[in-house]
Amino acid sequence: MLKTDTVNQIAYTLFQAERDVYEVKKFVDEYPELTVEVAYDVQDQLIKLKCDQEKTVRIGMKLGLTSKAKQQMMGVHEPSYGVLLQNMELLAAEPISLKPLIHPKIEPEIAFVFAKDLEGPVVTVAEVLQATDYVTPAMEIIDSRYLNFNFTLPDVIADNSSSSKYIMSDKKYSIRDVDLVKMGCIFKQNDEIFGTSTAGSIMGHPARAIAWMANKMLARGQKVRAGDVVLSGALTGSAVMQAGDEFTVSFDGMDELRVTVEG
Ligand code: 0L1
Ligand code: MG
Repeated sequence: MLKTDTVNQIAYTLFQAERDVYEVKKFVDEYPELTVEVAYDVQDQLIKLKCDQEKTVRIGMKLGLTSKAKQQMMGVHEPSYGVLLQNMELLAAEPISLKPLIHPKIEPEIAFVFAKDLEGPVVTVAEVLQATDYVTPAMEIIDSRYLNFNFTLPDVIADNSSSSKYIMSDKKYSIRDVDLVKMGCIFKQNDEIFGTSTAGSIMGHPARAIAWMANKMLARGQKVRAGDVVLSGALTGSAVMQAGDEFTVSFDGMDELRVTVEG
């Protein structure tokens, strides 16, 4: 079991790496006791530090590594989750600056916004859907603090699942008006298709990914709350971002979301 001091020290190292924009080596080689459970303790500590130092607040959650393809690519066997903070949100109308980021990538997501808490004791897909206020297109900018995005599952969990920034459409779609399994997604970089997918690529149904996360959170005494934004996981691979790039995501039945990167 890792000592509390070590948990705090790993969290502080990750906090500094993000704040001062540099990469660090993954931790599991030095600390084999960094299990998935302990990694979520590090994440909790990192979020406390960020809220305190950056004067921000929790606004929701994000899932990562939800597709089999991404799990295989990263050599992990289950998804991960992380916390979204208010200062991570960007506006689609404003160009994204790469300055405060280490090696950012961008990916298309479906954002869920909740009208009710997900209480459990066991959260089901039906409960997730029943508690959903609306869904909307989103893009997530991920930015691992690890050298070359090289990490194990506990490392990435400790690093708040590579969270960095996110952008949501201001349109609201009822889950009754979209097919959250068959809905197609086209992700473009500079008007060329980067990847295509369907909503069901997220664990068969994005609500299943959220139910998985809600149950993991309940086991830790935490929950998805009314008002939370939840990014349900990437639908395609993530694209490396360069100055001057433009990215768009289009879902069947939803208006396109477009962002530009500052040149
Ligand atoms: O949101 C994501 O899918 C990212 C989770 C962490 C994995 C990565 O950094 O690619
Ligand atoms: Mg993501």
